[in-house]
Amino acid sequence: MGLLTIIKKQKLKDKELRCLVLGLDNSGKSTVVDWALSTYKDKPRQPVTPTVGFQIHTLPYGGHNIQIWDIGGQSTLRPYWDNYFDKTDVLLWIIDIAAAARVGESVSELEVILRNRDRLGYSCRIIVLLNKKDLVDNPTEAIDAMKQRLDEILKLENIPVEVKATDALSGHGLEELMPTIVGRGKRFGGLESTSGPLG
Ligand SMILES: Nc1nc2c(ncn2[C@@H]2O[C@H](COP(=O)(O)OP(=O)(O)OP(=O)(O)O)[C@@H](O)[C@H]2O)c(=O)[nH]1
Ligand SMILES: [Mg+2]
Repeated sequence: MGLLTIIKKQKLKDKELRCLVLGLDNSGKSTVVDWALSTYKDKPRQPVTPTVGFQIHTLPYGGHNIQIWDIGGQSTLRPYWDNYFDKTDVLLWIIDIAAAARVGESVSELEVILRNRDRLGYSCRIIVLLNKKDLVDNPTEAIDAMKQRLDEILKLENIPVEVKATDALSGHGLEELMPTIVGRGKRFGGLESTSGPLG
C-alpha cells in the first residue's frame, strides 16, 4: 500500500465518530435516530418498533462520518451493552422523562456504566436527552429535578455531561444534537445550568 493511500485511509479514520445510543427500552432511542436520519439524510420518517439487538447507521455531518449504534434497551439485552462500548466517542443516553416510575431505573443503569468508565473510555463524551417532554405536564419542574439528580451522580464521577429536554417526534430540542455530537456549535446546557432556559 502506497504512503498516500495510507494517509488517505488514516484521514478518513480520523473523521469517524462512533456514537452509542443507549437507555431503557421505550425511551425513544430509535425515534431520535429516525429524526436524525430524516433531518440530515432525507430519509422519510418511519414508525419505530422495539429494537431487538442493534442497528448501525452512518450519517455524514460536519465533515465527520458519524456511526450511530442504536442498541435495544430491553432488560434481556442490557447484559450485552458493554460489547458495544469499545472506542465510543459519544454516549447518547436517552431517558423517558414522562415515565416517572422508570426514571430511577434509567439513572441506575447510567450510574453502573459510569462507575465502570474504563470500559467506555475516559475520553467518551456523554449527552443525556430527557425525552418525551411533550408528555410531561410540568416539564420545567420535572426536567430541573432530573438534572439535579444527574448532577448528584455525575459530580461524584467528575464527568462533564450535556443535558437537553427533547421531543423526538417533533424534533423539538434536537436541533443542536448533531453539532454537539461532533463537538461544535452552540452547546447543550451543562448540568451547572439547571435553572437556565430549557428547550
Ligand atoms: N410523545 C412522544 N413519544 C415518543 C417520543 N420519543 C419516542 N416516542 C414513542 O415512544 C415509543 C418508543 O420509542 P422507540 O424509539 O422505539 O424507543 P427505544 O428506546 O428505541 O426502545 P427499544 O428499542 O425497545 O430500546 C414509540 O411509540 C415512539 O413513537 C417523544 O419525544 N414523545
Ligand atoms: Mg429502539
